[in-house]
Amino acid sequence: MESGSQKLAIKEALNETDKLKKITQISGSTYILTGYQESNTENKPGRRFGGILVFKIENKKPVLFWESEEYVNTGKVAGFRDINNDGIDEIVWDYDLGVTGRNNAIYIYKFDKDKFRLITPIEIEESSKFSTSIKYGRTILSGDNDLTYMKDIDGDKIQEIVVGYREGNIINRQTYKFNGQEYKLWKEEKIKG
Ligand SMILES: [Ca+2]
Ligand SMILES: [Ca+2]
Repeated sequence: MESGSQKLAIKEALNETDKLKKITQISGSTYILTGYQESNTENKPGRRFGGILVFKIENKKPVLFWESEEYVNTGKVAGFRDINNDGIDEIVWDYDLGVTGRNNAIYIYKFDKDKFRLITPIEIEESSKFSTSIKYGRTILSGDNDLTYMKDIDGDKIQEIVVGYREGNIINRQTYKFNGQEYKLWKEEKIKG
């Protein structure tokens, strides 16, 4: 990544030009969220790898604090949001996979002492289309755009995650609930659509 574009991303985050929240305070420290993407057109046309970067302000300067490891791109940009109403923001990454048709996917990361920790379930995928095989984590919280979202369903001020996709005239719907540590499957339904 170019340092120039990184500087620009930090400047944008500080100015809050985006409607997503890009800056937060945790235990008196300031954290700034940005992202990047890398095109890998040589190996796989159109597929992009990217990630989330969090900088911490130390002595008035941004210092790289944490970087995501999962397979994410920048179809949509991550933002800070307090998903469990405890006053500490989580990172919510809600993006558009595009190519698969099941095209909304969600990752959530929770602040954990010296890093952000993934609290939504992933599966490990291996890509053999590269000359050296690459393993990466991909969220299983992926479904049709209009059926996949975050919502507080039971009114306890903690966001549930709904993942839905159509199969013929049936809607498969899974609801995930935060158990204090991570999101786990709570309800699984088949609905005539
Ligand atoms: Ca929180
Ligand atoms: Ca809830």
